[in-house]
Amino acid sequence: MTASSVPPKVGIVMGSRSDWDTMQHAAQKLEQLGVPHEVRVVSAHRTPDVLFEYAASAQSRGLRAIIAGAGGAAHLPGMLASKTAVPVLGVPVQSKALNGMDSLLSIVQMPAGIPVATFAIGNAGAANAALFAAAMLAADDATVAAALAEFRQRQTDDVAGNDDPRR
Ligand code: RP5
Repeated sequence: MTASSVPPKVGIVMGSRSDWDTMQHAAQKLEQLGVPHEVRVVSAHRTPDVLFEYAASAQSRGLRAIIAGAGGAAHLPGMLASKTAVPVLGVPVQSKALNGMDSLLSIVQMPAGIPVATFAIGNAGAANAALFAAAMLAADDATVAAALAEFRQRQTDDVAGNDDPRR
């Protein structure tokens, strides 16, 4: 069975289709690690009712983590977190006007009581959010744990095997 043909355990959501360039890095990592996931555009500003419905049903649909990427006045991760007990991992998308500083501060500065785990701006944040979600699942999923361990070992081997930058 492929990761995409079983019920999703991780939801990847983003405020706009324009965020996909960034958020595809989360999807690629989950795909590589065999973590079943879904991808949706859900906007805090343009489709607030969809956001509420997505968050309200996330736990009963079996989602164990939601990776939420947004740019600018990035309310999506915080609003999702306010409506679900499923952990929300926020990815600040690099905005054009302020290079993602606006996204980062919007997501990271949650008032005490409703946490959002916030990652780096842009592609690295999207990839790391996926690795973090996989690590959460790995606690009780031996297959994901093995895939994650293999990924990390390959990364270590790649660096160790190419340690002269002139080559
Ligand atoms: C946010 O506004 C989205 O997350 C996106 O990063 C940003 C710009 O959206 P578009 O104008 O490209 O649709 O809601």
